[in-house]
Amino acid sequence: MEYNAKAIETKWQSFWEENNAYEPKEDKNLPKKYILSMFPYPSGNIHMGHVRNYCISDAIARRFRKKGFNVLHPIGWDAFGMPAENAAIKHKTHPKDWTYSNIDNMRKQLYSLGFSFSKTRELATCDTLYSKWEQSLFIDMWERGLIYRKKGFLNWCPNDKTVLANEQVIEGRCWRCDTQVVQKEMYQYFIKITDYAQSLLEDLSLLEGKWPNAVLTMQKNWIGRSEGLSFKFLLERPLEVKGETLEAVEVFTTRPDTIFGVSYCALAPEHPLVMALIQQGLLKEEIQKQIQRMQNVSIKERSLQKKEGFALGINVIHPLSKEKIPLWVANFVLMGYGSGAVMGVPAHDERDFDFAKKYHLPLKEVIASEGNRQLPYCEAGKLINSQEYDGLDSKTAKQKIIDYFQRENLGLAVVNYKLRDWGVSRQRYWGTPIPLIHCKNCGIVPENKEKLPVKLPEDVVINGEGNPLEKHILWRKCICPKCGVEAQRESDTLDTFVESSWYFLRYTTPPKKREETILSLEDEKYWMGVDEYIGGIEHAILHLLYSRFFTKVLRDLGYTQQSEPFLHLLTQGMVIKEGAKMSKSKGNVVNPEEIIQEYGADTARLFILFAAPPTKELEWNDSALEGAFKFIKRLCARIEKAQKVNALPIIDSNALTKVEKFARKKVYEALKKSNEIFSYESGYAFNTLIAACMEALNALSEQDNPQIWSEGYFVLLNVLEPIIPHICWELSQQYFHLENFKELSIDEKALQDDVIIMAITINGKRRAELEVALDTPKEVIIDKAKVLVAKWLVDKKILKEIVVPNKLVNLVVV
Ligand code: ANZ
Ligand code: ZN
Repeated sequence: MEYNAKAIETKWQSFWEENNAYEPKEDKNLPKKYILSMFPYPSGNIHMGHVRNYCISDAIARRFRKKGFNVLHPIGWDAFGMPAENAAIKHKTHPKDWTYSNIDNMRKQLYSLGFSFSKTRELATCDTLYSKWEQSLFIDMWERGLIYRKKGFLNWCPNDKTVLANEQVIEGRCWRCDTQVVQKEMYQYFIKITDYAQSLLEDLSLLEGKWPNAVLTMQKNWIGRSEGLSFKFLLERPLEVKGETLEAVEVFTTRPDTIFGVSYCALAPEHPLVMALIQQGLLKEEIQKQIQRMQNVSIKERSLQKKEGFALGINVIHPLSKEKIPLWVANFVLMGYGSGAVMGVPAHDERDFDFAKKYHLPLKEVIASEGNRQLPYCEAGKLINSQEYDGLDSKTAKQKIIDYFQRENLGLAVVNYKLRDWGVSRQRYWGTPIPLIHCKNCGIVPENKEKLPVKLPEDVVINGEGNPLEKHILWRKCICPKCGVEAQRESDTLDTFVESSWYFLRYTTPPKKREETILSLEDEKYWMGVDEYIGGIEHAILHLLYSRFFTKVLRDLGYTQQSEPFLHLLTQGMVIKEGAKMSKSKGNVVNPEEIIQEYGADTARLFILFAAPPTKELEWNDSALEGAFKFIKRLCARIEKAQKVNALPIIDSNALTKVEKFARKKVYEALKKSNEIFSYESGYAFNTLIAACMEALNALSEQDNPQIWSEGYFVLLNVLEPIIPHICWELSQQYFHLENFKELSIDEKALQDDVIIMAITINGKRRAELEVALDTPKEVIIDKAKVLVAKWLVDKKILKEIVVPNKLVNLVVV
C-alpha cells in the first residue's frame, strides 16, 4: 500500500469525531484513568512543546482505553491574561475576539495531530460559565475568611498611571514608556494560602515516589518552614509618635544560640518604626531620601542588589548582655517575613558578615569554628563568649535560650513560613471580574450568587493606560445586594493562576450538569485524582502549589473528597534544537504545522516519542524525523505479506523454522514491552517500545510465512496504535476489521528461545557447554554430552548421570 498520510489522517480524524470515539463513558463501574496534560495558553499557534506534551498524554490515554479503562483525556484553554490585552493595544483587536479566534486555530492544529481528547468536556477559562463558578467559589472563600483586602506594594508607572506586572518592568522601567517604575501602596485582595502552609508541607509526603523529587524539594523550600525565637530589643529611649509610645523592636531568629554575637539590628525600609521616624521628621533629610529610594525598589529587584543600609542614630538594648546595639535600616531585610527586623550576627551569617564589613561593624565570635575556619562560620558548634551558655553545643544552647526567653516572658518559640499569602487581584481587563461590590453603607459585599456571572463589559478601550474596568462608570454602577442603595462594582480582576488552580476538577463535571453545579459529587469522586498529570517543570512551584491548595480548600468546602489532585506528575523535558531551547529570537523554531504538512501527524508523533524518553530533553533532528517517516512507509508496504484475519492466527511453533520463530519472538517482545512501559514507575519509555517494534518488523521481514506476518501485524498495529494511531487504524481496518484493538495476551512460548546452552560438569566441575534445542529428550542430551567430554571419561566409570532440564548435565565418575 502506498502511504498517503494526509488522506489517511483526515479520514480517521473525521471518523473519530463523528463517532464520538473519545468521550468518557457514563458507566461508573468501569475502572477509570484520568489522563491530563497541562492546558495551553491560546497564544495563536501550537509549538513543539505542546506537541510533545499531548503526544505523551495521548499515547497513555489510548493505551489505557485498549486495556479496558474508561478514560478521561480532556483539553481546554487557559484563556485569560495579559497577552490578549497586549495584542489589543498592538493590533486594535478585542481581547475576546483575539482569544477565541486563537482557540479555534489551535484546536484545529491539535486535532490535526489526532489527539484523542474528549470534545464535549472542553472549556475555556474565559467562558462566562467558567467565570460564574469561579466567582461563586470566590464568594465561598470570602465568606469563610479565606480572602481579605489589604494594602500592599505594586509596581506603578506614574506616566501610564497603571499597575505593572513584574514581567512589564524592564530594568526598573516601564515596558511601554520607559518611565522609572515606583512602588505604590494600593488595596489588593489576598487568598490565605498561609492557612494551609503546614498541610501543604505535610502532604508532600503523600507524593513521594509519585512526583519528581526535584519538584517536591522546590515546593518544600518555597513553603520554607523554619523554627526559631521571636523576641524584643527594647529601645534605649522610647519614641513618642502621634501620642503612641514605641518601646521595642521585635526580631525573628533561627539561631538564638548566636544571640551574644549580635553587633547591630536592622529594620526593613518599610518597617513601622522607620515610617514613624520619617513622618515625624526625625531623620536627616539625606537619610530619609535614601530610605524612600530603597522603598521604591521591588522586592525581587532588591534581592539582586548589593547590600546597603543606613544607621538610624538610635540604640537598642541587648536583652541578655544589656549592651547598647545600633539600629540600622537595610535593604535585605524584608517587611513581609518574620517581623521585618533582624538581629545582625556578622561572625556567623553570610549576609550579616558582608553588611558588617561594608559598614565597619564589629564581629563577635560566639561559636567556636572547627579547625579555626575563616569567618563567617555559619555551622553549629560549641558556644564561646556567651556567659553561662559557654561550652554548650548549638542545639542545646538554642533550646535553653528559647526556654529562658519563654519563662521570663521575653520571647516566644515560633514557626515561620516563607510562603506568603497569594495576592490575586490584578488591575486589568482580561480576567475574571472579582464579584464584590463597594457600598457606602455596608462596606464590601459579595454579589448575589443568583446574579453570577459578573460579566466583563465588551465596550472598552484598551490602550495600556490604567484599568479599563475602573474607568467604565456604567459597568461599575450597581445595586448593593444587602441594602439596595446604588453601589460600585470592584474593578479588579483575578490572577489567571486562580483559573488554572481548579480546571482539572471542573473537567469532571459532565457538560449537561455544568450550568447547575460547579462539581458533580459523583462524577468528581469517580474521576479524581488525576492519574497522570503531564507538563513542564516550569510549573513546579506556583501552578502546582496553587492547585494543591485549591483542592484542599474545595475539600473543606465540601466540593471534593480529594486532598491531593495529582496522583502522579510527569514533567516532560524541553524540546531543543542545535543545543538551545526553541525560540523566535534564536530563529531555531520548528513549526509543527509544517512538519504535519510535509510528513503527516503520525511521523511527527513517532519522531517525538522515539527521540527521547518523556522526561529527558529532546533534541530536534531532521534525519531522525526522516527515519520515522521511512518506518511508517515500510509498515505500510510490508503489510501486503499478511493475510486478512479476524483474530490472532493460532500457530504451532514446533513446526516453524528458526527465522520464523525469531520473528514471533520479536513480535511478542514488543507486546511485552508495551505491557511494561505504560506505568509511571517505568517512566513511559515509549522510545524503547518503538525500538522493539522496529526490531520486530525487521525480524518479520526475514521470513515469508503469511501466518506469521498476519500475527505480527495483528500485534504490532495494536502496540503502535497509541503512538501512530491513524496508520494503525487504517491498516487494521483493511486487514483485521479493527478486531486487534483490545488487550492481547502474550504467547509465552513464542518468547522462549528455541536453542539453549547447557553446562556439562564432571563431579561438579564445569568441563564444556552443549547447545541443544529446547526440551530435547534426556537420552539425546546425555549422548551428546558424553561425546563432548570424552577425554575426561577415559578409564573412568560413570556412576550417575544427572540432567537438570534446560540447565545442566552432571556426570558422577570414579
Ligand atoms: C540571627 C542569625 C544568626 C540568623 C545567624 C541566621 C544566622 P530562614 O531560615 O530563612 O527562616 N531574618 C529574619 N527575619 C528576616 C527578614 N524579615 N528579612 C530578612 N532576613 C530575616 O531565615 C531566618 C533568618 O533570616 C533569621 O535568623 C534572621 O537572621 C533572618 F548566624 O537571626 B537570623
Ligand atoms: Zn449596602
